[in-house]
Amino acid sequence: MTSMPTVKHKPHISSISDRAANEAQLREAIQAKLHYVLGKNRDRASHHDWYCATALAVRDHVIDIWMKTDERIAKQEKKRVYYLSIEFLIGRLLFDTLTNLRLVDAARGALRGLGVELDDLRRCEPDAALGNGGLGRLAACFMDSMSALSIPAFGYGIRYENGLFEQRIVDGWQQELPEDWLARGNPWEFPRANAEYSIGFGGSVEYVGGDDATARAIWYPAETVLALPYDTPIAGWRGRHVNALRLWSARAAHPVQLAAFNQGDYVGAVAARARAEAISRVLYPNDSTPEGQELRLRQEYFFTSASLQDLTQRHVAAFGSLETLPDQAAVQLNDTHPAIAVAELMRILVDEHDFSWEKAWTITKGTLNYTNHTLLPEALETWTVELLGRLLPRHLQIIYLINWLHLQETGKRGLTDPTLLASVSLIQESGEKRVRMAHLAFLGSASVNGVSALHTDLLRKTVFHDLAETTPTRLVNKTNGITFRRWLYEANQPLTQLLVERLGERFLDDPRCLEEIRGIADEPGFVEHYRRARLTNKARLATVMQQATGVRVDPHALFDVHIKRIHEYKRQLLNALETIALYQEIRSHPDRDAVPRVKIFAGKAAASYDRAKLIIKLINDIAHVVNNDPLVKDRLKVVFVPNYSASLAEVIVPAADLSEQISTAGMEASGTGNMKLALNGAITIGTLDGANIEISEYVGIDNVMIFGMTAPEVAEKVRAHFPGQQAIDASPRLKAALASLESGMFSADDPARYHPIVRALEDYDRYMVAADFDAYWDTQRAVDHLWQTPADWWRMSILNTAGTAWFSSDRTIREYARDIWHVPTT
Ligand code: B1H
Repeated sequence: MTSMPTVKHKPHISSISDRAANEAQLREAIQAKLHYVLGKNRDRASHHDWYCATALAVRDHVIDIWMKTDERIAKQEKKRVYYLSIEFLIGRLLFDTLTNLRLVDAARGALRGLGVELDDLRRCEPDAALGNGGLGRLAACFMDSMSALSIPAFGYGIRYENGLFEQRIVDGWQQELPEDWLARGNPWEFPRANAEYSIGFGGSVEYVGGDDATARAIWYPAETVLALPYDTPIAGWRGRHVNALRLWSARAAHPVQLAAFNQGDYVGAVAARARAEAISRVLYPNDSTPEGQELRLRQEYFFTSASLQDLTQRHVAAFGSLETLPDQAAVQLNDTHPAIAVAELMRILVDEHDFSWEKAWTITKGTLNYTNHTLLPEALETWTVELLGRLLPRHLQIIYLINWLHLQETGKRGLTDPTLLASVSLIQESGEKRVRMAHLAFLGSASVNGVSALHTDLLRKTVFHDLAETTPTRLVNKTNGITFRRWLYEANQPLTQLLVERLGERFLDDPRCLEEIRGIADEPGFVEHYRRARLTNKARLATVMQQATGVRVDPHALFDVHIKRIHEYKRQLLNALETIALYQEIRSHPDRDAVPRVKIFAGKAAASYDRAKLIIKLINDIAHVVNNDPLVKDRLKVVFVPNYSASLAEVIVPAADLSEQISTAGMEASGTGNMKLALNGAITIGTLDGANIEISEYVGIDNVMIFGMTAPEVAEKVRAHFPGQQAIDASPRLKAALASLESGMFSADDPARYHPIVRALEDYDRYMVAADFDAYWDTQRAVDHLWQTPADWWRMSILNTAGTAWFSSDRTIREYARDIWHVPTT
């Protein structure tokens, strides 16, 4: 465990007069924006107009800081960090920016004077949902923390015109609708016409080096697409520093083929344009599973090439040559989606800047770093040699050469075992030949990291075992974190207010003082306030859920929350089966008291993931039966909240009593929802997986409810092809739950609907749902018991808030800065 470095700066507390001045100034600015920028009359302005005017007024403050930040960095020639990610799940920016600039109260007051409520405007902003789940949200938290710690950084990604699809639930089934966040404009972004780049695809390569395979080559792409940057300023805590998130938009080099147009072929005249612009049209809606489509590879190369061209050009402009790139730039590859960077940077150095291969390799390896986010074999990206060679012929050749030299090097060390060489090769030879992108990223990086202690340990033992032993790349751990600004201060104002009252404003600057509330976890006054803050949040969530689903719930019930992407390894099915068993228990003892529980689910399934979509339908079918059974009353309610998003999470997380983190051990790389929920005081029911392990260490093993098999136990059972039937036979309760599914009790209109789910569990239960069922059930009953002893429950809950300071993404980013990027932080 690493301790958190001390924060050096003094907290600054704005005086009352500052606030009044800010308020008056903001009011005037908002009115001016409404009038002169939006051209709207006050009396006719909609909430959305007011939102835009407010965003523009606040943005002016951000720009002032941005300009100063840029000047400072340029003058001091500071090393920059470049975070390349195909996803940035930013969510809304207005309230976030106001919080970081400490302008929330001033904005609220300014708007009130104009007869407008800030909270109404807050909800007008569409989420920038340019990500699927944890990986994209992590990138967004890192942007916040890099600004907070004054690290000169750029986020580089894709400006998808349509972000993650909107989920509707129709008759219990998920339906996907296109999302349209840019429809009404985006006040936060700045197009930068002066920094566009050409991105090539296909074509041919002229090798000019004769016999020297390492010599420079000339690539003649068959197609070029333009990358246009849009910058979104990300203001750091207390407005000390602003970094840009630079998102690339694809444009055709020629908007229309005039000759075709003039001959009346209107569709053909714009076909090339549509093909080019498709690159930044939509976010692929998969999570923890790669997409093997050609368009996806085009997206990956598109944003990676644009970003590398941009940063190398910036370096050359400032320092004359790329020779010193590693001293001035640290590039972080967020998973393998930008892994083609290894070949692209080599191409830029060798073909365009005339470096020798060896020198180029030293520069590349000194600049790039790679974060792995998954161990699931099916989730590791590979591209067929055929596709890669067709789309990026020069890159394939570079990859082959890297591999050849790498295998030679390995051989020179006396390692000649063919199985070993096959395992460390960049090319997977079994079946159709494929390029292993994780291997490529590993080889081309100075440092590779996993995202939790267990995950990194498993990386060392499995996927990267042989590579780690045979190459000089460092493999280190950097446990994920979350930004407390969004996930506590903004999302949970009642609790934040209580904490500021008790700990002072300093806690906002240094969450480590959260530890101090351990001492008052039993103090009745504090506990009562803490409990009331939760109840306020639960009442708000109850209203949201009723509006969305029509289901009424009692805020005094235990809110049991399972929110994340729907995936078999995350085991929403285990929770659903326990819900059925609980329902059966209530029905067989209708007069017995039970702890009133609301089972809350939310999450999206990849559009092509049929089993995950069937699980959503199952949850809704269970909800339908349970919520309409008069015998059950308030003892159990089941709610599937549609269209999970960052903004919806901001409402659910502070209202959770119980946090479901029940992935099959060894499969969840880290999880970050687990951190958000624990920070807000939800008690974790979870497996020893991902960061759950470190959460139990920091909050104390007595303050979490751990159950189920460990990762080695799962691995052992998987090796033995353990049949689910054996576990089912041993568990009468699970057997009964499955029998009800089999009988069509929850699907009277289609009794066979869930037979495939039952069959899968009986057969080869890869996710150990059956094998972990009894342990899960017993632990849920221990949760019931705990709830009935409020003093213990609330103490434990408070100790969760007290113990999670380490999971601040500021701590994570400090570690990246110190150990990987070698840049200072404040
Ligand atoms: C995570 C992904 C992911 N791991 C492929 N892998 C994707 C893989 O579109 N694709 O092709 C998209 C996403 N996402 C998540 O990363 C892990 O499952 C979480 O455990 C982890 O907390 C998160 C951030 O590290």
